[in-house]
Formats: sequence, C-alpha cells, structure tokens
Amino acid sequence: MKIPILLSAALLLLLLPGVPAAFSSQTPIQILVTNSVTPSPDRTYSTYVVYRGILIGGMRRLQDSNTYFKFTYTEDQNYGPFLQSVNGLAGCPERRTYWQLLVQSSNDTTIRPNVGIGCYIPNANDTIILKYSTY
Ligand code: B12
Ligand SMILES: *[C@@H]1O[C@H](CO)[C@@H](O)[C@H](O)[C@H]1NC(C)=O
Ligand SMILES: *[C@@H]1O[C@H](CO)[C@@H](O)[C@H](O)[C@H]1NC(C)=O
Repeated sequence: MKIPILLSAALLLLLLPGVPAAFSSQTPIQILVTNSVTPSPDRTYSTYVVYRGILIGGMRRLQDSNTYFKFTYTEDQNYGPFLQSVNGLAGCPERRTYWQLLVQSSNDTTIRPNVGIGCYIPNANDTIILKYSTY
C-alpha cells in the first residue's frame, strides 16, 4: 500500500522545477593552482563536491584520484582546516606567504570567501583558485 504512494511522491518531486538538483549528487568544480610569489605554471584540475558539500571534500577526492594534486592542512581550533601546502609548496609565516582562497563563479565574478576550505560550499562550475600569495 505504501510503496505506490512513495513512488508517485518521488515522481512528482522529479517533475517539479528546481527539485532535481537535490537528487543530483555531483556539483562539478575546477581547481586552479597558481603562484603570485614565484613565477610557475598554473595547473587546473576537475573534481566535484556532493550536493551542498564542502570544498575540502572535493579536494580530498581530487587528491585520491590524481597523483599531481596534493595538499596539507592544519586544524585551527576555532576556524577548522587551514590550507597549509599545495603540491609540496607550503605557506610560511616568516616569509609572510600563504595559500589564498578565491572563487571565480561561472558568471566570471571572483570573490575572496570569508571562510576556509572546511566551510566553503562551492556552486556548480565554480573555479576554486588556490593562490600562493603574500600578506
Ligand atoms: C591575520 C589573519 C590571517 C593571516 C594569518 C597568518 C598570520 N600570521 O597573520 C592570513 C593572511 C594567512 C589569513 C588567511 C586567511 N584567512 Co584570516 N584572518 C586573520 C585575522 C585578521 C587575524 C587572526 C589573528 O591573528 N588572530 C590573533 C591570534 C593571536 O589568534 P590565533 O588563533 O593564533 O590566529 C590564527 C588563526 O586566526 C589563523 N587563521 C587566520 N585566518 C584563518 C582562516 C581559516 C579558515 C583558518 C582555519 C585559520 C585562520 O591564523 C592566525 C595566526 O596563526 C582574522 C580576523 C580577526 N580579526 O580575528 C582573519 C580570519 C580568521 N581569516 C579568515 C579567512 C576567511 C581567511 C582565508 C580563508 C581568506 C581567503 N579567502 O583566503 C585565509 C586562509 C586560507 C587558508 N590557507 O586556509 C576569517 C575566518 C572565518 C571563518 N569562519 O572561516 C577571519 C575571521 C576574517 C573574516 N573574513 O571574517 N588570515
Ligand atoms: C555571480 O554568481 C555569484 C554566485 O553564483 C552571485 O553571488 C553573484 O551575485 C553573481 N554576480 C553577477 C554579476 O551576476
Ligand atoms: C555547469 O556546466 C555544465 C557543463 O558545461 C552545464 O551542463 C551546467 O548547466 C552548468 N551548471 C551551472 C549551474 O552553471
């Protein structure tokens, strides 16, 4: 008795505009690794987060599947994961370098998120820019 009701409810949900996004499990993103301190070639990677998933999840997925992408982070007790190194290059307080997090949306606007990799929730087709920078 209950199964047909559930099935028709699921079908109805699929027909409603906007709702299918909640079922699609992959939000594709690009990750661009760039260096504004020492000239070096940019690298771009593709990965994804799950629906409303956090950036670090997509970064871990990429690290697990691509030997040319590696990152490390430290755990801040207040703000969570702090991105420490990318592809072997680490931020250094003495040299005042760090990995800045920027996000270029598919509409070409670039923002500097006010949260880190453990809190940022990417939008589909975002280019996440990991930019080695000075402060
Ligand atoms: C200085 C500072 C930095 C410096 C820290 C290095 C240094 N030696 O100075 C630098 C420039 C590296 C930095 C970077 C970032 N920061 Co900052 N930073 C600050 C600031 C202005 C002061 C922190 C401080 O010195 N506190 C005093 C000391 C004694 O306390 P502390 O606990 O030891 O401080 C450490 C942590 O704050 C840590 N830290 C600093 N920023 C961040 C961000 C994240 C996500 C994490 C996990 C840790 C962390 O570094 C400090 C020194 O070790 C705060 C704002 C504020 N007024 O508090 C923002 C602040 C902490 N930063 C913030 C953000 C968002 C970032 C970035 C993600 C920005 C970006 N889009 O790139 C990046 C981190 C990227 C990464 N690699 O993961 C947010 C965090 C909010 C949140 N809930 O996540 C804050 C609150 C500012 C804001 N926008 O509201 N930051
Ligand atoms: C671009 O997209 C972002 C995130 O999707 C949005 O916040 C921003 O308002 C958009 N900007 C413009 C100019 O359309
Ligand atoms: C993201 O890009 C894909 C492939 O180009 C496209 O099919 C999809 O509509 C885009 N999604 C958004 C939200 O821009």
